[in-house]
Amino acid sequence: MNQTSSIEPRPGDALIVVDVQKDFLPGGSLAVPHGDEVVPVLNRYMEIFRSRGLPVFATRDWHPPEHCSFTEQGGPWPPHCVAGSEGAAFADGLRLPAETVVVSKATTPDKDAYSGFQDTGLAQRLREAGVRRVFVGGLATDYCVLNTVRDALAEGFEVVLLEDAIRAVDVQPGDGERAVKEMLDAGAVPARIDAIAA
Ligand code: VGL
Ligand code: ZN
Repeated sequence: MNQTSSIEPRPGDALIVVDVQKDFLPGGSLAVPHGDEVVPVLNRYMEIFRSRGLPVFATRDWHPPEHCSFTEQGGPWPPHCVAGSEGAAFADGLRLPAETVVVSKATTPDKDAYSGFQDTGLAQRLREAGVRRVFVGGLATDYCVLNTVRDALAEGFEVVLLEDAIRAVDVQPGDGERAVKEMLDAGAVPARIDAIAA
């Protein structure tokens, strides 16, 4: 079996779209460079999963107004993704299927969470849906994608990393590349749209 057929989405697979929210796109309060470029690619992945009846999960950063990760509270980031705000909304143009399961994370003032698995029950929900392998894309490569992939692997899921549907913050140059290397070294399998939608 060649690699293409082995990564073809099939029953037992789910797509996880990580934090594709307005504040992480150009013009947003914590803009990820070229973050908007993941939107059309993720739309294609979502269409493939939807057309095959496979589940789509969408995580979102969903902070209270005085979240500990914000600079005013001594954290590392400008205020972003305040629950219910315009900036916390999913990106315009992101065509989430109607059945998308939305997973909110980092919702309490005193705790940050970069992983979609942290305090969300996501692993349980995936197992209940019969999922064994997750395809992961979104923002940002070096924070929420990295930590979501780490936890998915730790929870025993196989992971396909959607290399053409991720972008990095790159606080330090190379952070994104190092994150990709870590995810692949940890067992994630890379894929691009051409390999899946032949
Ligand atoms: C994220 C920084 C702060 C992310 C969330 O979604 O990658 N990055 N909060
Ligand atoms: Zn955040």
